[in-house]
Amino acid sequence: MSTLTKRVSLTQYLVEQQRHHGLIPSQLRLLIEVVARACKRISISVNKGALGDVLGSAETENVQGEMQKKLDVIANEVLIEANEWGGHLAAMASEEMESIYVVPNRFPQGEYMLLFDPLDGSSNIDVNVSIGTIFSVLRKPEGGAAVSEADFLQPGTAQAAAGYCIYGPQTTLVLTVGAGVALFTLDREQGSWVLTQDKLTIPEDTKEFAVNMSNLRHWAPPVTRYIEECLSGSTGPRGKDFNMRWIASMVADVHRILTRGGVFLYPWDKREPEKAGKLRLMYEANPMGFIVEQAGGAATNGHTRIMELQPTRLHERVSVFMGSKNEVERATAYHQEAA
Ligand code: P6P
Repeated sequence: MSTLTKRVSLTQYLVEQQRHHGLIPSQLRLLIEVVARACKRISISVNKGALGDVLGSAETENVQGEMQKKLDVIANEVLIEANEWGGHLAAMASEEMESIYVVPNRFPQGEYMLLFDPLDGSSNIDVNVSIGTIFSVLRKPEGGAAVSEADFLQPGTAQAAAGYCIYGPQTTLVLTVGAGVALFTLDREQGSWVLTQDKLTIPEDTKEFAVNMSNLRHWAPPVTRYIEECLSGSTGPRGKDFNMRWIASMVADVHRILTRGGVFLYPWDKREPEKAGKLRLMYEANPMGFIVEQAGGAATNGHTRIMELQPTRLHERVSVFMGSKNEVERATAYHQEAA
């Protein structure tokens, strides 16, 4: 993990990445800068708290059947309005919208498709705990046909970029375009994103796991085995003590793991056995999996690499194990032994 002294802006970083790696064509650079600007706008609403009309329920339900918070709706609208006119996108998909949003004919269509969870961790909004925006970028398939939901059903390995913005004590933007992971901190005095860490790496080993322990009795045996071994600590088969953290905001838990290592689990459980897991593949697990892998970590569904899963539905869910490579591999091996 390198920290930087010379202040490099997001724009300069993107231009240099394009110059050295050729990974950021102009439409993708515009897309990333527009999303970063939208996240700045969302952070202003988030930071208002009780001083603005942004807390509490929007009294509406989203496609997941979850009650929407006002900030869920605000963040979704900000991302749609910021991105639809730029000519870099063909369509967008959001956790908060049942079907895709095709860029209106009055605007030029671009070659990318943007997916996002506009405000992840909404249950934490009213209690002032870190929340975030997660986004994933796919390329529109070749061919002049009108963009459709089927075009979005690409595996995570097809992502052109992925990132998240965490609205916490600092407002930070974490980004990968496939050449490592960079972290930008929002300089509120100048209103600009400043590169504060580059080439983030996740330690392959860790003593910290993140899971909602209240679900223990609902887990499949391999998960129970993995967690109980961690809890046995130095007296058990792992021979070392573990610490536990659970913020119930994926962005915040993954950000901690990206910063100091750890393993994040949201596994399948028998409360709703027909669902593969709680988290969504397309705009939570895939973008976070891309970032974690680019930082030297691993991300599986207990059986296979998350980024290689072939999506069948836009809002499909997935079981998630991600973070320090050796821990993810151990938890995955326990599933394979049990299979
Ligand atoms: P639980 C937030 O609602 C979220 O989708 C993730 O950000 C988070 O990791 C998880 O759900 C928390 O779930 O069941 O612990 O409230």
